[in-house]
Amino acid sequence: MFCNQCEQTAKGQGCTVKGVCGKTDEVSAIQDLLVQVCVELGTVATAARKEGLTVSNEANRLTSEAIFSTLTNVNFDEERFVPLIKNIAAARDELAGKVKADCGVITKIAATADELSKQGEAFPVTSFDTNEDLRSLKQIIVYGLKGVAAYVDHAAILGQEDEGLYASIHEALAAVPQELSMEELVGLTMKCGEMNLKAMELLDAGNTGTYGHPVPTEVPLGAKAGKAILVSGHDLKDLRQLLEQTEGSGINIYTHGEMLPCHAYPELKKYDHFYGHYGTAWQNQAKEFAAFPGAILMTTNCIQKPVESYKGDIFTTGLVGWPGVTHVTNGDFAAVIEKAKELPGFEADTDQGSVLCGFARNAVLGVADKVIEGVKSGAIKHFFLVGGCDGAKPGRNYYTEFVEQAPQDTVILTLACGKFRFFDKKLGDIDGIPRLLDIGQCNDAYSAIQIAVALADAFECDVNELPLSMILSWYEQKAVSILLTLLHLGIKDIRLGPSLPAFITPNVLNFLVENFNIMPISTPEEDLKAILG
Ligand code: FSO
Ligand code: SF4
Repeated sequence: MFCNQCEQTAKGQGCTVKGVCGKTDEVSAIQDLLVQVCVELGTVATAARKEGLTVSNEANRLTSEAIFSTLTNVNFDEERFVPLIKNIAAARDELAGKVKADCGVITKIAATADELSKQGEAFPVTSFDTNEDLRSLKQIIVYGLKGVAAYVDHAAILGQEDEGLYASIHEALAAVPQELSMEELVGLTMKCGEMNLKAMELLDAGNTGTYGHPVPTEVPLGAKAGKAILVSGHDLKDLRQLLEQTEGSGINIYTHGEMLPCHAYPELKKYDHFYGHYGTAWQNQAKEFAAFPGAILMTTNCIQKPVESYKGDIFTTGLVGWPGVTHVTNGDFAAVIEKAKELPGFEADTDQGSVLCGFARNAVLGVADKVIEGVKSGAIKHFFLVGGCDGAKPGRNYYTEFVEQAPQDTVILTLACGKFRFFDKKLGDIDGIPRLLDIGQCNDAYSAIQIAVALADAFECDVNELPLSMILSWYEQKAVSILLTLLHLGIKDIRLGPSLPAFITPNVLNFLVENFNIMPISTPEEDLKAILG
C-alpha cells in the first residue's frame, strides 16, 4: 500500500505497511480501485454530458458517496466497498453503452472483496502521473474532491443537490488519467476550490433550512444521571432522528467531537433530552469512549479502531464502517437505543462547566454593527480565525498557546475539531462580544467565509485587507478542499500546520508561496509578532 493523503501519514512521507489510522493494506487497495472506477465513471459521464446525454441522479449520488467513503477515518470495512465498486462500475457501463466517444480504460471488475482488493494494487496514487509535480497536483485534486464529496453527500441527504456541481466533480475525476500541463492542473485545483464553495453553500442551505440558524447556546460539559447515548461524526439528520426516537425514553443524548455545534440549532436544541457535550476531539475517542457509560453512534468520518471494552457498545451508520462493529441503516436506531438501556448510564449529575457555541454567520452578522463599532473605536484590534482539524501530534499545542497568547483586544473565531485545543478557555469579552466565537463544524467553513466577506463589505475593502488572519490546522481531506476554496477566493497569508502535506512537492509549494504567500506555522510568539507588527 501507499497512502499519504492525511497529516498523520507515517514518517511524514507515506503509510506503506499499514495506515497510522488503522487502514489495512487490503482496504487501501480496494479504496484505490474505487477511486479508479470513479475516475472511469467521471470520464464516461463527462463524455455523455458533452453528447447531450443525461447522467442519472443515482450515478451522481453514488459518485459522491463512493469518493467520500475513501476519506480518512470513514470506512475501514473491506466488504462495504464491494457494493460501492459494483454500483459505480454498473453506472459507468450503462453510460458507456450510450456514449459514442472513446472513453479510454474501462476496468473489468472482479467479484469478491479479496479479488477486488488484489485488483486495486494496480492503481496506487503513485500511478497518477510519472512526473512528480503533475502527480502532486493530481493528488491535490483527488483529495480536494474527497472533501467536496463529503459536503455534497451531507447536502444531498438534506435534499440540496446541483447537477452542475456533479458534472464538475465528474470532469475533475476525468482529468486524472489525462496528460495535462502544470497550468491546466493548477486551474483544476482552483476549480476544485470553487466547487467546494458551492458544495458548502448547499450544505449551509440544507442545515439552516432544515434546523434553523444556530443561535448562541450554552452547552453543559458535565452529565445528567441516567441512561445515555453519545453521538459523534457530523450528520445532523442522524442526530435529529435519534432525538425523535429517544424522546420520552429517559435516555439523554450527548455530543462528541464535531457534533458539539448541533446544540445551537433551534430544531435540535428544542429536545429536552439533548443534554450536553462529552469529551473532546476525535483522536481522544479511545480513552473517552471507554469511559462513557452508554451507547455510542458514529455518524460520519472520525472513527478510530474501537477498543475491545466498548466495541460492543459502538454503532456505525451512513458511510462509516469498522469491521465487526454493528452497522445500522435507514435512520433506524432501535439497536443503539436497546444497547443504551442495557448499559448503566451516568450514576449521578456532574457539573464540569459549560461552553458557548452557535456563532455561525447569522448570529455574528446579527451583531455586525457592534463588531464594526468595536473595530472602528479600536476596542477590537484584530480577528484570528484559528480553525481546522485536530490530531494526535504534539506540535498541535501551538494552537492552544496561540489562543492563550493572543492579546485581550483580539477576537478568536474558530471552527472544526481543532477548537478542542482551547474550546473551554474563558477568554472574556470585548464590550459584550465574546472573545472566543465558535462558528461550528468543519462543515460550517462557509459560514466563516460569509462572515469575512460581510466584514470586508462593511469596511469597503478586500478580505485580505481586513484585520483578520487565518491560522489553520489540517488533518484530512475536507481541510484540503476548504484550503482550495480559500485560495480560489484569493485569500493570502494563510498559516498552515502542524506540518505541510506530504503530497505537495517543493515546486508546487513554491507556486503556493509565490501566489498566495501561504506559510507554515512557526511559534505562537513569532507568528503573533509578525501578524500584529
Ligand atoms: Fe476535524 Fe477534519 Fe470534522 Fe475530522 S476538521 S478532522 S476526521 O474532519 O472531521 O472535524
Ligand atoms: Fe496513512 Fe492517513 Fe492514509 Fe491512513 S489515511 S493510511 S494514516 S496517510
